[in-house]
Amino acid sequence: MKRSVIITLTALAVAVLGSIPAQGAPTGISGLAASASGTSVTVTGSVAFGGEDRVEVGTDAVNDNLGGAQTAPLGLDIQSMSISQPNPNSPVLEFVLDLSAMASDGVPEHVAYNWDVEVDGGAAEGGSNYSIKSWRTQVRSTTNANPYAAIYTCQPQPPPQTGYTCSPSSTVTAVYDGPNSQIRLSVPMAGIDAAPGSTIAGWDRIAGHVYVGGTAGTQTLAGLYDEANHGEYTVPTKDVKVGIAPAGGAISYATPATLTGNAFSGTLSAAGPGSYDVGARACFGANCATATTTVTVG
Ligand SMILES: [Ca+2]
Ligand SMILES: [Ca+2]
Repeated sequence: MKRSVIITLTALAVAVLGSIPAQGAPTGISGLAASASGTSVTVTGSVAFGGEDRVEVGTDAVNDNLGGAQTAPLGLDIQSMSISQPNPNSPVLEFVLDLSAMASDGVPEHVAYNWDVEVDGGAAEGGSNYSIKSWRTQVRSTTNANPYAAIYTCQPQPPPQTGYTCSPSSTVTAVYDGPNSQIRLSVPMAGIDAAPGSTIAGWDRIAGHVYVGGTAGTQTLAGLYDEANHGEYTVPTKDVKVGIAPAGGAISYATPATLTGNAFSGTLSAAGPGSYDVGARACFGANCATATTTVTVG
């Protein structure tokens, strides 16, 4: 492949990566109110949580796949991985694999994408291990449409054996997006035993945490084309904290508020009579909003 073509492909991939919009609306706080009773200050309001943007958990070298730049357009070259919960009211995580290119929406049948994760520390720490796999096509599947994607639950083998046995436990929705060089997997949190606050880390099982290989629709790895490792992701929680400061001072949002549906309520303590700034900070992952008001004590 000519160098100019490689440069063009790389530039295209970077341009597409840079154009992916943020997911979901920003978090917002409305109706913030504060009232004092003695030096006790009650803060109330309503919050609309926005979705979590993609959290990049790892990157990988460009053209380090088998065949380098010549085979990368087939979708064999991993660039980065991200995980997020796009909808705060839907317990579904989006696993995104960014490839340097994926002409024609990927290679059918032969090429498998494997994403091995350990949730809440994996079996060694009382958590769980999963392998999330997808193929652009899998003709032997009768359980969902192409592309085919499934969660495999992996259990430690009984002693004296070592290793894990993985078996398919549920199917997931996959999108093979050639124009954006992306594979997106919509993984129900229940399918990997994850909950708000759970940690999801890459798991060393066969190769890198994420690997592209040839499998012809089976679990047997017949060729390793690219692999990559990634760091830990924490499933977001809906969190509201409140704080108080003398008028004009900096508010520290350290006191947890009680959240009931979209309504929150928190109790603060003022140092004594006077004018105070009072605020609330609401976050879903890194999607945060703050609002402030004033209250007179005494
Ligand atoms: Ca790569
Ligand atoms: Ca690699």
